[in-house]
Amino acid sequence: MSTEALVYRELNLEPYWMPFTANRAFKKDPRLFVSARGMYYQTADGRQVMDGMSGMWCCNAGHCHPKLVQAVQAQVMELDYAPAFQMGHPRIFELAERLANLAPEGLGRVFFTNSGSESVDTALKIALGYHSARGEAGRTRLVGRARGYHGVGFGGITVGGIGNNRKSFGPLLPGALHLPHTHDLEHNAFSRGQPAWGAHLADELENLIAVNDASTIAAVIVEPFAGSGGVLIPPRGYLERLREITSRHGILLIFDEVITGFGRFGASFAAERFQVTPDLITTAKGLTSGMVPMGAVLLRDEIYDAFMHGPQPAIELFHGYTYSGHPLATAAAHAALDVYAEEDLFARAKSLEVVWEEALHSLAGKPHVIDIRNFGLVGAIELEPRPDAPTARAIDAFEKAYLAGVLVRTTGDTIALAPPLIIEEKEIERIVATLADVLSHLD
Ligand code: PXG
Repeated sequence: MSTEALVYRELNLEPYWMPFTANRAFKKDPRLFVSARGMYYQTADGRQVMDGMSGMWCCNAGHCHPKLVQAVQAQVMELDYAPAFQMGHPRIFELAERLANLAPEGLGRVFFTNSGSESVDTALKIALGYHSARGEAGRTRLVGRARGYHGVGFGGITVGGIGNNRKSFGPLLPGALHLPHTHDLEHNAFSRGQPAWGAHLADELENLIAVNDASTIAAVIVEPFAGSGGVLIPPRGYLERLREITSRHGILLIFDEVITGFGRFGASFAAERFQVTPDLITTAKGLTSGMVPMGAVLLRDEIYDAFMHGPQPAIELFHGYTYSGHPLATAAAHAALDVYAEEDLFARAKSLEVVWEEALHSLAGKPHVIDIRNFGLVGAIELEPRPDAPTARAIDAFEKAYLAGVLVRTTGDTIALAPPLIIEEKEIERIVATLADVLSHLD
């Protein structure tokens, strides 16, 4: 039993069914955080762990930033909750305007949710409703991608492409199609930034259209880079080609920017970094720097306009959440956007990118390493799986890194990294030195 398990031996771990967790293994040897500041978590047994993952890809401004803390504290004393339907509060309108100003040109409307999963299901419903409102109700198919992750709602797992997330949950939404993923170690291993090979994989969309006809397809949704599916960076020209094909066929293009929004790629959105403008963008996570749950869908004005018909007293979109635009989340989001601007964190992420890339690629040649990938402040180290025990080696690396004081994540046999954008160069060195040591001691 670890010290942490001993410290918390009085804690009843059983009633809580933990999400996406090996519950039985965890409860035998728990890992518990009790506080956090800046780049560091404090564990239940008093150790410091450097956050190499921005929590779970969300705490872009670091932890417990005083400006965010104060903003939420002030808000909770002022207005705790305002009904979201047929009512509003001023700060949420201001937030929508700020997001529209950050978004690529033309995406001037914002729908609020509470998570990435809700943002995805909202975007898919808006896409279907848009075509229906324009008299193209036959456009019902949704196109995702193998290894894609779009949260856990039924819409999200339908377009998602990770087998384990789908296989036990029935037939899902009808008619969905999937593009191939872009991961190919034969061509792309140890690419720095965007791989040179693979743009042609977007052409598979033409094949799906040829077989199913564009008049049946509502939208294509992709993450600018596949996060949970293995940290797969888009090949050069790939997103551009998806944009060109979808535009030509009247199909909406949705970028799921739940991870890539708010500085992760050194810009407000990956759309800006790649200079490819989708029709809708889904966000969450970094929107509030992870402090209060909030998500949002940004969309083209024409999509909103297509719904604004019929008698004025009629509701135009039969969709929304009790907590859409919650005042505490709104306050956290305003404060996060202030901090991102005041500390110039998106530009900071961009300027650290080359240091980050160099540091990560110095791990090439370490035992078991079969690929290293990076873009923005995202990194991945793919390990050769143990024979007959896929994922075990990466999980072992995760546990060893945690004990050595660095928090990473794993997906399959890939170690994922996405530190807060406030990270210092010496902290990058420490992450890499820790991983070098962990890899050298891995079976
Ligand atoms: N879309 C994308 C692209 C995501 O990455 C979601 C939707 C769902 O967001 P919510 O807020 O409903 O969880 C996500 C979430 C990981 C990891 O380490 C990734 C996510 C969440 C937790 C862990 O791979 N992505």
